[in-house]
Amino acid sequence: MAETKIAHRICPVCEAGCGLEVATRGREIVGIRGDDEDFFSRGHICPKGVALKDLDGDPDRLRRPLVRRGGKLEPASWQEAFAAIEAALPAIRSAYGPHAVAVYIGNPTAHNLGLAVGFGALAQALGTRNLFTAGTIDQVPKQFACGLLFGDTLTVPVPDIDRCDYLLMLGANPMVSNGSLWMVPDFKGRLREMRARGGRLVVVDPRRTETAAVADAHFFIRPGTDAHFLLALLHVLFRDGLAGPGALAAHIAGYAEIEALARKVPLAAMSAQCGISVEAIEEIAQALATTERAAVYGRFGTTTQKHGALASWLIEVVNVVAGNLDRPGGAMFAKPPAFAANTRGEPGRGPGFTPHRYEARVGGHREVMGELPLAALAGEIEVEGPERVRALVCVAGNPVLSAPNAARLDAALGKLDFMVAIDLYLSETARHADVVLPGTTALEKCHYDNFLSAFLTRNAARYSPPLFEHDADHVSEWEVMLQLSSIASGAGVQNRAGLQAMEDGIVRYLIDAAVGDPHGIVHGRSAEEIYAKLGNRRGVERILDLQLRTGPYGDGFGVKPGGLTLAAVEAAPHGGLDLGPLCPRLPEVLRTPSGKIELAPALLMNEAERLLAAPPPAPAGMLLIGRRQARSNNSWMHNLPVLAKGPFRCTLMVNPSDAVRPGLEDGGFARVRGRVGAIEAVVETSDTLMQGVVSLPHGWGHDLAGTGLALARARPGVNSNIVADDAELEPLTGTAVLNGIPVDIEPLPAL
Ligand SMILES: Nc1nc2c(c(=O)[nH]1)N[C@H]1C(S)=C(S)[C@@H](COP(=O)(O)OP(=O)(O)OC[C@H]3O[C@@H](n4cnc5c(=O)[nH]c(N)nc54)[C@H](O)[C@@H]3O)O[C@H]1N2
Ligand SMILES: Nc1nc2c(c(=O)[nH]1)N[C@H]1C(S)=C(S)[C@@H](COP(=O)(O)OP(=O)(O)OC[C@H]3O[C@@H](n4cnc5c(=O)[nH]c(N)nc54)[C@H](O)[C@@H]3O)O[C@H]1N2
Ligand code: SF4
Ligand SMILES: [Mo]
Repeated sequence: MAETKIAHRICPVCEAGCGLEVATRGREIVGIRGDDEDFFSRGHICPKGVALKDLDGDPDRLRRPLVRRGGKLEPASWQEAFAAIEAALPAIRSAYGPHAVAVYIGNPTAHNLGLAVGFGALAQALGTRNLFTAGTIDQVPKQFACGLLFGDTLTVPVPDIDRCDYLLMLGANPMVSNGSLWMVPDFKGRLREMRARGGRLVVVDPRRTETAAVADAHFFIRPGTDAHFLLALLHVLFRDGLAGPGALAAHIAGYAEIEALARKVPLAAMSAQCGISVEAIEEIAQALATTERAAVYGRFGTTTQKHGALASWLIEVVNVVAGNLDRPGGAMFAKPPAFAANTRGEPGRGPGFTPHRYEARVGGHREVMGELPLAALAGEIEVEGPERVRALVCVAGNPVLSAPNAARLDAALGKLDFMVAIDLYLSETARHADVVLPGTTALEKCHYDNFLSAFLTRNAARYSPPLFEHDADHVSEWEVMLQLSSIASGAGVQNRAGLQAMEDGIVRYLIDAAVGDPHGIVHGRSAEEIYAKLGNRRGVERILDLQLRTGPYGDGFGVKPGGLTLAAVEAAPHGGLDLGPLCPRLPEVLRTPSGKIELAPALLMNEAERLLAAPPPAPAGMLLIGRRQARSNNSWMHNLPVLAKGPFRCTLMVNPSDAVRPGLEDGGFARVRGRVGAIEAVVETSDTLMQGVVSLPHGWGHDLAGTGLALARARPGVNSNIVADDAELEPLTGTAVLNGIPVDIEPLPAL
């Protein structure tokens, strides 16, 4: 019998990036627990981390490609799968042009180095305008606001929770989600420490969440009105002489415009609209301005709503005006060791962020960060025209469950001429594909949080090599992306040597960029020398090594002895190197053309003026919001035994006082009807919800024909996105309004 071994590695499932201790015996996983010695996560783990064992062993997980033959998806070799793609994709591109092929990039890509880096190559090879990601069903409004403010869409401040004494949290539930656009493992422990030193957490949320339950105060807010609340806060900051950006003042453009806007905000009207009293707003403003170390943080509930960009912007404006940006204990910027635009090029200045550079063919949707709103995809497939989308490459995404007006998108995908999915499962979305390429599991690939390191709550370089080799004939996700790029660009299917040459080309391109950066650590050096010094490492890890070594802590290939290299990170025990607490980064972090924080961008100022001029909304019916759950991960971990057990969770939560009115009862059934669709759900009464608000978790609805998820199918739940409206979008980014959806609730007779 093989001996039991212990490995330490980073959990790739969510943004917390917990250190795991994995016990293995040969190829078998014996158990997974939190790694107490990990400086970053300090032993924290959640049920999803434990479930990686079930994921590894899941009999439903795809191990071989599937190819559609005679209408049926059948197991095939990798060669056959790539040949099937080669037979279809280039022909569609040459007949109808590059925009006829769309790409969708799902959430797990952000936690997957091979897919994330490979995606750049694929997007370039395809040259399509029809690029969609999970961003427009999630965080794009926050990136949009930060892009305009700071000049780069990954320059997003996070609360410095380890030193903060007053944290105002809007629309986030890190006790369950473990944080988002904020790498904050062990939120619970960090909060405990904050409160032990006298710090306070105040939560603003239409539901008294698991986070609200451990906070010092919780205020219900009417869904979609965070911008009203934040404008009111700003008003009080100026009215009461609490405004004062302090040392930041030298780095701000547009402060006078913000003051003028804030002073004319009608406080009582804003308070009435958001449902938070004037006294509470005054108290919060006072605390934010007078607590030495304070911050405001907003997340999913503030981005996927009607005024998501406005709310995201105003959160940072409040941080600036109250003097809390870029100081210890406030809202701070991480300094990522690799891949970050705000550590490259001229410090403190850059080209800035320009949204709305082009439009979709259908519906007037506008580009943001090189992508179009996911809500536009169905129309691009449905509406006839020479550039109609006829093919889709879906990378680690499940939009049939995760996108608004899900039934429409599901039907539209059925009209494609050709579709490729890269997934671990035959999912609700992958079932539409003609070719499904299986990814490797979490433990068969390396891990490095490349984008997410922009949101570190403590600077760190953390890396895990693969724990298990994948099967010899399995193609890694990095190679899959290269192969698809080659096919898309018309160069055909490559053998290993061909893929290696493509990888070399990317590495050489990146080296040229590094030696060409006049502000970079290897400026002016010979590209050949750098290439040689990268040594024999191959795969996406070679690119990571290059990025680390030319990054802000890098060894610069000999310039800074003892500087960062991938080998050094790899050698560190417990998965990585602690690079210390967050440090002030203004003004060098900025990449705006002016070299200032652009506090009052015209797009957002106009939006604020529109909000102030709009009449108060007519009293709405019920508003639907979402609800994350500890044993779910968006739409895809419901097939794992350790997570699937326990009480049925896909319930419609209703406040008891609302339940009385329409005749609803606990355990009964109700129909939830929105403008675009209706679903039937089990009712759970709960006084944790604000009156007039109902809540349903997302990512359920596993009863569609043709999937390969036996366990999930046994308790399918319902897909809340069938009622999410794909025409009701945040105006500046096209982000779906997934919180605050107007619905009618109607009781149904028991089944
Ligand atoms: N109503 C409502 N809708 C929502 C949300 C909500 O709160 N409410 N949340 C939104 C948010 S925040 C997000 S991020 C999106 C997510 O939306 P998506 O990204 O579209 O969907 P996921 O559920 O993350 O599905 C990911 C897919 O990738 C596969 N996968 C997992 N790991 C890997 C891997 O390592 N390799 C490969 N190749 N495939 C993998 C899974 O099997 C699954 O099919 O949903 C959004 N939709
Ligand atoms: N267990 C688990 N963890 C996850 C995920 C998961 O599916 N399951 N998904 C991961 C992903 S992809 C993401 S993006 C993150 C998201 O992580 P978070 O940003 O923490 O998001 P949620 O947990 O959805 O919390 C959003 C909160 O906003 C509230 N809300 C709804 N509408 C409004 C509003 O109008 N105003 C305000 N102020 N609040 C509102 C909701 O009640 C909810 O409590 O979680 C990640 N972590
Ligand atoms: S919170 Fe859970 S899913 Fe997220 S990284 Fe930690 S163990 Fe993994
Ligand atoms: Mo997300």
